[in-house]
Amino acid sequence: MKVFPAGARLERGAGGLERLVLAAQAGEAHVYTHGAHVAHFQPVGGRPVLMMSSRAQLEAGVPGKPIRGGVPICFPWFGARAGDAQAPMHGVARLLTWDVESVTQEDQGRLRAVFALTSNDYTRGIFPQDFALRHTVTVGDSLEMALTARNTSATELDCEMALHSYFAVSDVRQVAIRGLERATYLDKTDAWARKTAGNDPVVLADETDRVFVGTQSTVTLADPGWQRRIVVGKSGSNTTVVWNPWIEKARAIADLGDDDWKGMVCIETANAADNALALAPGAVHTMVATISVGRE
Ligand code: TA6
Repeated sequence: MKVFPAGARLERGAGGLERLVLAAQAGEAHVYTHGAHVAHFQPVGGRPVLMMSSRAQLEAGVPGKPIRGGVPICFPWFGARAGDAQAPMHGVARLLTWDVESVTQEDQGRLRAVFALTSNDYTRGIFPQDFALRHTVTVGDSLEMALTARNTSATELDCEMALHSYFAVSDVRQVAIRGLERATYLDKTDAWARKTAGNDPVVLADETDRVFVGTQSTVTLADPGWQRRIVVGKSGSNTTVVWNPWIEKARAIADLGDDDWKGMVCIETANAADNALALAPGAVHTMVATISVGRE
């Protein structure tokens, strides 16, 4: 029986899934052990920062179902798997239950939880190489997520990774995304055409699915409707993905409410496409996303 610091507890959340609640001094986060899936982050005195689908499916298993919303972990590939139409979208990490390795109290009353997942018979049936993942979630007035991948196989591990964060917004048609000006992106709504962003912040007026490559920039999501900005800082990541399915696509996504698209935008911290990783045997890569909130 693990002993947790004050403010941390394991409980049965929606769908009966095991959920770790981290109620720190300055903010609260909830993480399902299924997928080590951060489902909630809320600074004290503020609004929830992450959006969860009104139709999210909460079903563990080997594999379970991906949870729509919050921060799905994509590994060892991003999106569809090249050459394997049967493979699950965004890899296997979000489909499996992770172990809670430790929960500790940190400085400034922050709480930190470490989740672990290693390759197994299920993953080897789809992806032959062995790996060990750790996901470290630290909550206070900001949310820090550090995803570490170790290649535990004897050959090079070619992989992609993403923290596919769904942010809650007042109205996606009113927000602006700063920090990606003049960056190169692959436009998935235009057959992956390679384009260059303009000098203005990204605004959304239709289905948007852009994989920005070669960028280490901090991104700011300005939401005037809620007088809030969400700042997405990162390290160990060269890709940022911006996604909103808009009206038609949202209707086609079974576990997304028809109107949920209005209240969400994904800004994903990743290493994908041009920035896929090649880990030598024994090599480790850590990617960190730090989410903080200010006034806009
Ligand atoms: O990150 C954008 C994206 O790759 C979109 O193309 C869309 O597929 C989205 O991820 C959601 O993927 P999911 O498998 O969670 O439905």
